Amino acid sequence: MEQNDKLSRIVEARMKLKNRFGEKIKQTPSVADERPMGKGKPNRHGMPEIPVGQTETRKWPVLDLGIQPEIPLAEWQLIIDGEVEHPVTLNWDDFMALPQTEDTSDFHCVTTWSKLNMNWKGVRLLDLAALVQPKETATHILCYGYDDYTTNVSLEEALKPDVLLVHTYEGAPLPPEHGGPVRMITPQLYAWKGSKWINRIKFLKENVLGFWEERGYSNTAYPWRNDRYS
Ligand SMILES: Nc1nc2c(c(=O)[nH]1)N[C@H]1C(S)=C(S)[C@@H](COP(=O)(O)O)O[C@H]1N2
Ligand SMILES: [Mo]
Repeated sequence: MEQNDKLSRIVEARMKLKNRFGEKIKQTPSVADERPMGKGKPNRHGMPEIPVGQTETRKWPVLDLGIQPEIPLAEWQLIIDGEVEHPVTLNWDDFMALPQTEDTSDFHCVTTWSKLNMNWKGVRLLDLAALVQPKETATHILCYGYDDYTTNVSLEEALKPDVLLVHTYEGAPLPPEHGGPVRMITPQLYAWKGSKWINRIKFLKENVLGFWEERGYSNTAYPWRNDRYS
């Protein structure tokens, strides 16, 4: 396909998704809550900078399941399948040819640390969804890491503009211990919703719990409601 055709297909599909999920997104807590719990000046979403129960850290702790997979770029792939019209398997060049987004956002770990103003570059989940076109029946995604980690996210959260699959942090390749070559970030949800070493995004027609969600972590994981455990 010509680059221009590709782009117009993505734009058109994005508009469709916006129409379909716009109302639902407005009802999610990070948009709808009148009194989000936390302290500090408002962040760019109007939420207090530090969510309730969190403390700012300057360091960037590493959390994993005891495995840090090493994936050479030549072997890296991202499978996007499930309830979609056009399942794809992207290699590194395919991924880097998609529209790239740079953004600065905050990172809130359920273990109570928050790291602010992290600069990222990557591809919006929204743009990946536009590429594969979720079926009308799709409601959630389940993300898989190369370490066999899984985590589930509803589409009204996953399609928000600052949910990214990032390959660059502060202008340099994402370090492997933080999930490089590519991880997902979910600034409006606790950070466990963003899979490091991401390898597969499966669109689902019903919610399926991921690794931590099965072990009692919250399905919705909303920091400004102290929504840690279910
Ligand atoms: N694949 C994978 N992704 C993961 C995890 C993991 O163990 N494996 N841990 C999660 C948790 S609990 C958090 S807080 C963040 C930690 O990211 P960091 O190690 O870069 O700080 O990644 C999340 N994504
Ligand atoms: Mo975490």
